Amino acid sequence: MFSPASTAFVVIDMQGDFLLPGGFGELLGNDTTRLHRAVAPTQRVLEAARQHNLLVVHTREGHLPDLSDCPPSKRRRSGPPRIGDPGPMGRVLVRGEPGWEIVPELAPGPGELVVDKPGKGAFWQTPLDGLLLARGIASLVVAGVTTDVCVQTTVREANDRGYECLVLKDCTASYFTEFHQATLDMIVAQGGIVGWVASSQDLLEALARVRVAVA
Ligand code: C5J
Repeated sequence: MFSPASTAFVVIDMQGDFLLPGGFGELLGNDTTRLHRAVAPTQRVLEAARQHNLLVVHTREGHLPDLSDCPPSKRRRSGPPRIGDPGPMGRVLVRGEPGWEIVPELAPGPGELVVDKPGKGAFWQTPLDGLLLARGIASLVVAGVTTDVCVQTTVREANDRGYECLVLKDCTASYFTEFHQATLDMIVAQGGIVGWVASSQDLLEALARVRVAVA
């Protein structure tokens, strides 16, 4: 049971480096249009979350300019180009660079939390768990990219910490269509071993019913 007062909308890594031409994802040979299709539905949910006063959390994957928070193994297996190398959108996955910014359509609003993370999971080496607990959050509605990497890692981390997680299938996306579906299937397998999956439309309708019930 998801109650708006104890639910956060978590938007994972909607950054130029993953979504835009010239970003890290495209430089690695990926088709970024596969990710960009998640932007419009996420925008609609973001608007609804704001209207219903849900806590909104945005995450950004990125590293300090000196790369001291980037394990050598991660950098070694990150390219070419590698994390920290120069690219058309600045240094790849480095905090403060143009490619690291969240895309303008999904820019964080006033009062929304922005969590910077050096890993794939949003709980690793971040204050996220404490921020959620302090606000009485028990459930997460999750959007973002990529489904099979940072979304999946974050949802597994959240599940192990006791959060109920609902992943929005059209607000998440992968460079690999089959990985997107496989990840969603893994999440709901065995009665929801990691969490739940729904469409953004399902969520928007559920939020509209809450408003009717409250009015
Ligand atoms: C990746 C992410 N794919 N945000 N990061 O390296 O999924």
